Amino acid sequence: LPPAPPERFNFAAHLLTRNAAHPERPALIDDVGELSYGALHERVRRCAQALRALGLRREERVLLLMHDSSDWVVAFLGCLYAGVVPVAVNTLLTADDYAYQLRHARVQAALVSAALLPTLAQALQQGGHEVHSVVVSRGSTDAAQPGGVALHAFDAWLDAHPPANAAADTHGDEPAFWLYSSGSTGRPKGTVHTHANLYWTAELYGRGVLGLQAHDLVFSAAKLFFAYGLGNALSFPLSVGASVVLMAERPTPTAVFARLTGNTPTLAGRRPTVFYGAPTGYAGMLAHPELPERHHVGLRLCSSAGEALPRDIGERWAAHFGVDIIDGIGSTEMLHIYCSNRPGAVAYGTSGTPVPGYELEIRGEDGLPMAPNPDGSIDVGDLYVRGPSAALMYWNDRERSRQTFQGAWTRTGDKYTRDAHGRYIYAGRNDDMLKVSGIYVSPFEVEATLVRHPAVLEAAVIGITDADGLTKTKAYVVLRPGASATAEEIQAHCKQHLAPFKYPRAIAFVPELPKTATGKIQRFRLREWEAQRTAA
Ligand code: 3UK
Repeated sequence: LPPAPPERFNFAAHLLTRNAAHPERPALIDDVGELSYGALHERVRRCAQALRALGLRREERVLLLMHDSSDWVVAFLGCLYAGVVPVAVNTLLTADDYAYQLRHARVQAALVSAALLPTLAQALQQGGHEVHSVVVSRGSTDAAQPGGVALHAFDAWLDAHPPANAAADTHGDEPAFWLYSSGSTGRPKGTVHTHANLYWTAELYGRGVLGLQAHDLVFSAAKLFFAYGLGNALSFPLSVGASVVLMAERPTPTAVFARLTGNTPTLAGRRPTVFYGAPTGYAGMLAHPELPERHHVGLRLCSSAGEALPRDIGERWAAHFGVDIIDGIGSTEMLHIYCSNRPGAVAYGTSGTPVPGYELEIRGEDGLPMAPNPDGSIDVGDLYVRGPSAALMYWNDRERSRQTFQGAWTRTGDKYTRDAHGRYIYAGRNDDMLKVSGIYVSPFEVEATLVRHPAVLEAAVIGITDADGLTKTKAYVVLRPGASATAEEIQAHCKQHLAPFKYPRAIAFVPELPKTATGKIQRFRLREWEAQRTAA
């Protein structure tokens, strides 16, 4: 195993030191240009100084709401370097979601993409927050004028400050950044991670399992605000001196193909060697008419996470490109992947074996580890993980923190079996959460939005399995007597009032929902209907 980081440890300073010997090498290639390791070093330290000049102090929090670009990386590492805590959030949420996060995290400033400024301005208008400054990346600051805050343009703001000459002397276990994780009920949970957690995931998984090296050019369809993307495209590659492709737009097949083939102005023929995505993305690419030929890409390795990778997708991808997809399970709480397949030894349809440095237990209903069967396999139970990258807590939520972070062990919320070869096989979640395109969706949140439509009397949402073996949401809707609405209208309503990725992919109108004598919706009956429908 790699050595433990020193007690005083600043992950941003650690990355800058590690890469100090090759300032000319490209670190980040985004949609508009390229940033060398030397330029990254300077911009991160300017950003730290500029944050201090805004009055930000150690441990204070800053909202990081940006599309993927080199500015995202500079902002994140600049915060860490200054000991300021970035709260990196999903760019696809609503103004209401951001208004909650601003208050819950008590952020003092926000770093935002110009394109997202109007949404942030709406959130700021709701009040109750402590934001005094907003720094705008890539575009005009006059798109919207949030009242009562000082506005700065990112580039000019950096240029106006000299590089900080020393990093904050942080402890390795000190809060470094937050990510939000959704639960089936209640508000999203502010998951607090440390400087050392970034080090451990990069060493144990990025280097240990993926074997990333300085000559790699990596590209992640999963964005930086996801824990998966943050490791994929920031902490892992920068830990080994590799180069990263960053893309602001949505990872459509066409946009991903352009990067994989090096066919963009800033890539100019350079092709990624490592690609990371979620299973739904791989399925979408395989089904796309413009899927590039094997000799048009330069891949040596692909990674998948977010939801279980169906065997067929892995096999079809490997047959087409001659490159395996390494499926592994990770979580926001553990920061990255703790159980994974290995390059050269992939068993499709499984999550592989524990990543060295992590320990797994499958526990029974009595809470104890289940005894293996004579052949070494373990029947289905609750998966627990122990390892050095677990979050400290959910902010201001003792109850849910206690349920999840149980001493050295973290409760994953997943059901798993283990086969006779010691490989772990996903068997569903033990809460109601669904993973759609690798992203959490709460069926209850979708239902609450459906019943706000004037024509909807009641609604129930379940996960259904599509032809690729992937989970999609389906809503069973009962309309009010005399009311009418089309499926498209109801989906549009959801996209308008919810983060758009949460909209139900299918709608079925039914005269009533199956209920218990006490009026509780019987979701298992809906799943039975669905099974019968697919069989027929
Ligand atoms: C599910 C998987 C089967 C599982 C994540 C890699 O997905 C990530 O984090 P989230 O907090 O969700 C965690 C939950 O998603 N899941 C993820 N990967 C797999 N199920 N096979 C998989 N390969 O329910 C897990 O508990 O959004 C993934 C790295 C960092 C991450 N945060």
